[in-house]
Amino acid sequence: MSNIATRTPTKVKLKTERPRLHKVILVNDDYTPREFVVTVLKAEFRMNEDQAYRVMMTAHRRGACVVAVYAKDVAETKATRATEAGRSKGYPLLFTTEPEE
Ligand code: TYC
Repeated sequence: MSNIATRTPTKVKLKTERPRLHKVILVNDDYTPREFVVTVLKAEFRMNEDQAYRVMMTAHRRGACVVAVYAKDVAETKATRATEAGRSKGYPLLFTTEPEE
């Protein structure tokens, strides 16, 4: 019998990698009122007025802004809830998620 075919693997992966965190990203649009964006950021992401205003203005000027990072399921739930808050008022406000590098 061939030595190669029967030998026991000598290296075993010992460590489990930590699950990647996911970014929640606020996307700019031309229709959602600034103050409403600030209200949603405060309600869903526990920001104060100043933090929420800065994030909103960064998305407004640059097109998008990272709001926060969470475990995948938390990021997706918060992005969905925040997007729904806009939709319930007829606004195209959008929050997306993507994994951190
Ligand atoms: N651009 C919007 C306005 O001028 C405000 C806004 C900012 C909307 C950030 C979405 O992610 C956003 N009314």
